Amino acid sequence: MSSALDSPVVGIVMGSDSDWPMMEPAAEALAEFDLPYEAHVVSAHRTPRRMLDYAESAAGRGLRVVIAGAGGAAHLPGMVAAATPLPVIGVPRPLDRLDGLDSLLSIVQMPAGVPVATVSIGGGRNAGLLAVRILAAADPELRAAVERFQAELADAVVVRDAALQE
Ligand code: RP5
Repeated sequence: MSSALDSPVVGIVMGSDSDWPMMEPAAEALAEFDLPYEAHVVSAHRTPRRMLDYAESAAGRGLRVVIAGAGGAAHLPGMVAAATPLPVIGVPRPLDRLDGLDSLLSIVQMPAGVPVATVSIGGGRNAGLLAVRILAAADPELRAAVERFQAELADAVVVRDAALQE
């Protein structure tokens, strides 16, 4: 689970490999903007030392944003945020029970001082796109690519509206 490109700038982590179907759209969004990423299973509960090693080494390894997805008692995004200075985007996974509300609340209700930018339940694609925007803030070429993407979104709405009129 990693892009073919060298030197990842975005780290995608998830509590279980079962989270990958939710997280793969994040990877696809990054790939659309030619951003190299890595993807790993790093569980806050099953592999706490591995999680801390990952978070503490992330910035030093060249990562600039971390996307963390988990479900249920979804402590991974918050714990990663506690152990890295990088921006962390949390993705709540809907499990069989509670429809992801448990995951959402576990991720979004962070104490002051330890922010996690939480996207919608199951919002892997938006997590990837948010990482792109964070990186684009200091990269005019990438920002131009985001603006082209936004224009394409708008064009698609106009095309669909035109089709409704036929
Ligand atoms: C969480 O428990 C994982 O992030 C996953 O969303 C959920 C279920 O994990 P598995 O039992 O499928 O490995 O920690």
